[in-house]
Amino acid sequence: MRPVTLTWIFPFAFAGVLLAAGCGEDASPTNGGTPAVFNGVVRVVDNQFIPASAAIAAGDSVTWRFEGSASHTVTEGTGPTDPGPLFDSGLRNSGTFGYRFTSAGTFQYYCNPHFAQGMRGTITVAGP
Ligand SMILES: [Cu+2]
Repeated sequence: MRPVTLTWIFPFAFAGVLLAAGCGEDASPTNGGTPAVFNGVVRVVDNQFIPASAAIAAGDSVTWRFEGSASHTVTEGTGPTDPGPLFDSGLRNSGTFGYRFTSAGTFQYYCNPHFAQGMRGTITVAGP
């Protein structure tokens, strides 16, 4: 009886280890081929973007989650004198803002009120 019991227990114990290992990170494989474990969400805190640079694939979306107590923007471009045409969240201090990147390239963005404090980010989009 004992060997039978052990062969039943082992597969379940092994599955438990796999499940525990999978719970540790919430990285999703939606950014295939890129080096980081970026999960598609950039945290907007006082006064920085985390991560400040991230890599995705064309067709992927990025969600910015506003977690700071101050209001911030997610504005495409290199700075307030050179805003881009693609996206601008407007001032927010809660909720999320999303944008889907359809073409390859390096896209810089910044926070309008905190650009001078270095609140800037970059999304690098790999082509198909
Ligand atoms: Cu800001």
